[in-house]
Amino acid sequence: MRTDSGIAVSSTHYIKGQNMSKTKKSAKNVAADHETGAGGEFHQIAGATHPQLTNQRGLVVGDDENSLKAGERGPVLLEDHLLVEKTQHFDHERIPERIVHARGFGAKGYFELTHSLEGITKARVLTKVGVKTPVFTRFSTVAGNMGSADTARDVRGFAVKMYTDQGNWDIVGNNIPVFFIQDSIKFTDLIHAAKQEPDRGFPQAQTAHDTFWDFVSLVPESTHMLMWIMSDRAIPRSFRMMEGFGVHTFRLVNGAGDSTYVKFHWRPTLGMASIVWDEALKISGADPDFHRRDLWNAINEGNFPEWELGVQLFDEEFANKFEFDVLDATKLIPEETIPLKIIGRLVLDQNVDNYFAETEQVAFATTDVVPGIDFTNDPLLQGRNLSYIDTQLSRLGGPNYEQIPVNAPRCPMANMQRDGHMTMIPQKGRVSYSPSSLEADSPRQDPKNGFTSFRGSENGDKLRIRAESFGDHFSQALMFFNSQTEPEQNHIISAFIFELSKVETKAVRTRMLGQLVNVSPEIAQRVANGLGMLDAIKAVPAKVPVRTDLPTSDALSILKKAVPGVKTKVIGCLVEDGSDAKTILALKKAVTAAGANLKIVAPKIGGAHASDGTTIEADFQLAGGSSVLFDAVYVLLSKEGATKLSREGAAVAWVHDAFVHLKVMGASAAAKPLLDAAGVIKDDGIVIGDDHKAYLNRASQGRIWSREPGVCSVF
Ligand code: HDE
Repeated sequence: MRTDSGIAVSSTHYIKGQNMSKTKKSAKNVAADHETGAGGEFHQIAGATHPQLTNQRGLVVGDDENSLKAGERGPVLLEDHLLVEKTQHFDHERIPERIVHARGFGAKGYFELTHSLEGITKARVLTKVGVKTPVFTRFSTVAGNMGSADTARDVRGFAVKMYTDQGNWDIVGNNIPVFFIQDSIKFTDLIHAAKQEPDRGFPQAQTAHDTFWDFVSLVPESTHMLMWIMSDRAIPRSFRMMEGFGVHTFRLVNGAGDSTYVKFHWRPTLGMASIVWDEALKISGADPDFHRRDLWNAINEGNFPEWELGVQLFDEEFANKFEFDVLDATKLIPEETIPLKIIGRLVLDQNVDNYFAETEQVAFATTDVVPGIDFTNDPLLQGRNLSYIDTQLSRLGGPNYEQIPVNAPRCPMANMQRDGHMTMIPQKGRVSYSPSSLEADSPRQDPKNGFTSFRGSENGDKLRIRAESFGDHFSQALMFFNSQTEPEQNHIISAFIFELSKVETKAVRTRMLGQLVNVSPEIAQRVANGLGMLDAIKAVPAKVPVRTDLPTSDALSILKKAVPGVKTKVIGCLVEDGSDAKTILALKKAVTAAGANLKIVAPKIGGAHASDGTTIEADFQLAGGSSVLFDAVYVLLSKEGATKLSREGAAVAWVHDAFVHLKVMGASAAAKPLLDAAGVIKDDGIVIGDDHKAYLNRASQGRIWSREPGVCSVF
């Protein structure tokens, strides 16, 4: 802003004489109540105080509607620097998307330590109880391109950047605690196999194609992870309802240099929840932004998602006696073996201001650690330590990407690095080298407080080799499967059937069945049955046979860990002209009191005329508000309304989908014609009448799993 004296005080211009605080207030959420400017070329929002539009250099723009021409209908002049700048900026608006995790969504918040790890680590973020460390978190899918759908079957990235007072610490994790491969040299192959096939450029955002299954069926170490991505963990209901894991074993190091192994876990306070596969497919069309919209809305509504940070701590002695190698990222340590110690909480309470500036430009790296946190020899982690910074150099265009506000540390930063593309911080002084003697205030190393690597002693022959201790590929895959509830196991089988049915090459399907035999002949049999390939089962030889004696772990099941309740869930209510006004009001009151959201779906977006002549405002028009978008549904119709809608395909599909997606359904008694047309069969998840308490009680227990065998094939 230029003051009347002409002194620049900020880069934003305000229309002279208008008050800045008023501008801020009135610019927020003003109804689009336009006053048209002279000639209709531009709009002013009534009552708002608009800042002046400027170009990138701060020049106030007089006309943003017309380019500069020679004559009224003449050619556009090259002299039009405003047009040139605007177009050039637009031409360069995109940067390469991430090679993996391209589709992501971020939010800001804080991490608060509730239990100190004093004595175990010297990291202040893990020892100073009560300190709130600012964070940026980005959730993502892995395989899909930036414009793909949120509900693709995939691992979700769960990356947390903590701006600690000792530098940035990133936990670049996933929502699944294990990974496909053990050695980073196979990462390129894994991702090439999973992403769109290079000759045709499709299919994207899915593993259901030949190259993926060709690769994994030849790489048995991926089997444990396959169980997880075929499970409902790969189709979460919300980012807010999924766990996160650091995956690798890391080290915590105390002031004396002693190390303790650690695995990091994020646990959502809302509990975990997933959608069902047919829903996932349909949500991809109904709302490809399902997960990002959910997070954005929750934060805007003040329902701040929260996770506990849990750690599994163990020493060398445990690592030596544990039945799997703690450096092998395809294995987990059951929580029953080493329980989680809860040490803090992550709260996301702020949406981004600008998607590109923050979510797109945020750069995570496994090497972003602080004193007291260190690496192990996990060969996957070691490879990641190279890859993250390397990828940012091409993605963000040069070595100064750490100066972008979302990446910059919030603690003092001073070093001898200078110059390069897009240098934004003018580091002062003559001295940009070390050692030096010219300046008393040039930065110096600090051996006492600075980062020092854990003094591990390493020696051995130089070998390209996979440790024998990494050799068991099937035992934990079976443990995972056996730890699931029956519906969860059924979903894993159905997911294998779905994915392998999309594989065109029969030999690949056959080989995968052979690998599954190594986990369990019964699993292979069930998948083969669903594929209609029972004759094709032929075991692929396993180097290390499966162990069937591992105890099951309840912590691996979503349903065994589910937290009952409808808080922040969304209930869709279908209405039509004639719906009972009092019932709608009572339902709304009950749903809101339970902490859930009621969304009204009507055949017309203008709403419906209730029984008492009032208008029921609609949130969705029927075709755009399909029932897959809701956690539970209510069909609130008069007899006439239900009869009319029973001839309406979208309404029948709305009710039918809710039923086969195992949702709890409430309905007015008069809605029967529509329920009948949609094939709804009464069970304990169908609550007829006005008992909203009973309805919400049932909804808070989640889906009606007992309905499933009646509405889809279970193999
Ligand atoms: Fe990543 N990974 N990764 N990864 N990864 C990237 O970095 C890589 C792995 C994970 O929201 C890339 O900035 C290698 C495991 C997340 O911005 C890239 C290997 C886990 C994100 C990269 C792995 C992850 C990434 C692409 C095997 C779970 C998104 C863009 C050695 C613990 C972060 C980027 C965000 C992103 C490399 C394996 C999690 C190319 C080489 C295992 C959450 O650097």
